[in-house]
Amino acid sequence: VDRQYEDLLARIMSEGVFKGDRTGTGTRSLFGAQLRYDLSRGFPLITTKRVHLKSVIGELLWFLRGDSNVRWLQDNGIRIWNEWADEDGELGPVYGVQWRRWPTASGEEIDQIAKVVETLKSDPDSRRMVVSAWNVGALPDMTLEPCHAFFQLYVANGRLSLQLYQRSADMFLGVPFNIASYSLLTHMFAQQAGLEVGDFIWTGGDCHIYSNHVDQVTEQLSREPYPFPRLDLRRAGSIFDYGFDDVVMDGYRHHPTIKAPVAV
Ligand code: THF
Repeated sequence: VDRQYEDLLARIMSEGVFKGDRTGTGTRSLFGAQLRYDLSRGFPLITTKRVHLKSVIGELLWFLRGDSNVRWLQDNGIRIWNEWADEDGELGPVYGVQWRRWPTASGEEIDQIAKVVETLKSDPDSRRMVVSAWNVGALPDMTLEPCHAFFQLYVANGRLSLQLYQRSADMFLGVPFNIASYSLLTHMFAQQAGLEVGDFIWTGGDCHIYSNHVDQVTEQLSREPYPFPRLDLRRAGSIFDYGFDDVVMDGYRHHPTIKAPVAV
């Protein structure tokens, strides 16, 4: 049974320094941490509380659409981005826009995701398989700057690994989503490129527990993790053609939901 996530929560509770933040909530914070999940051994969907998988899948499909308006999420019953949208539902040029249509100085657009799929097939040893949402010039136009900012893919022995750099990590609410989302994305890339899955490596910058999540984390840490479920990902024609029904999670045994307010 894997308890890396829970161990990191416990470490932040005991070693974290008290730190103010943009939202005015207050946090316990630790700088620099890493989690590594061998995806061939199970899918890292946190079990010490219920993680709402439908929201995770929908958010990822929404990123892959290149979408930046919460309308599509809302149409699918997903509310997790509502707090940051403007009156028109817009978030500005956030993740999906940078992934699929990074604007160049000469007025062209780069599809970083399509490029990575091509490189995985043509030059899997490449050390340049990077996707960045951190477009410095576009940051002022985003309603929220990217938290999971940059990821890199790596192939060895026919296995695809992916490492994410997350500059700011809401350990209780966001990180279980982020781990599941990028693990699912790793499976999609691997399937499209005809590779096996390797490791998903999560690297966190400011790893924090909000002061109004402390009781929830204490409750969560009193629980024993279950073995991870397994993902059965149905094949899609391209990385942009996956749908909700293609993601089948087998054996997700989990403890009950724990509610917490999100810091905006
Ligand atoms: N802002 C903050 N403060 N924390 C974050 O995790 C976060 N994100 C995204 C953008 N800004 C953030 C939004 N992602 C939930 C989950 C992910 C979010 C925002 C909110 C949330 O409330 N989850 C609940 C309910 C889930 C549901 O009903 O679908 C949960 O219990 O998990 C990190 O990328």
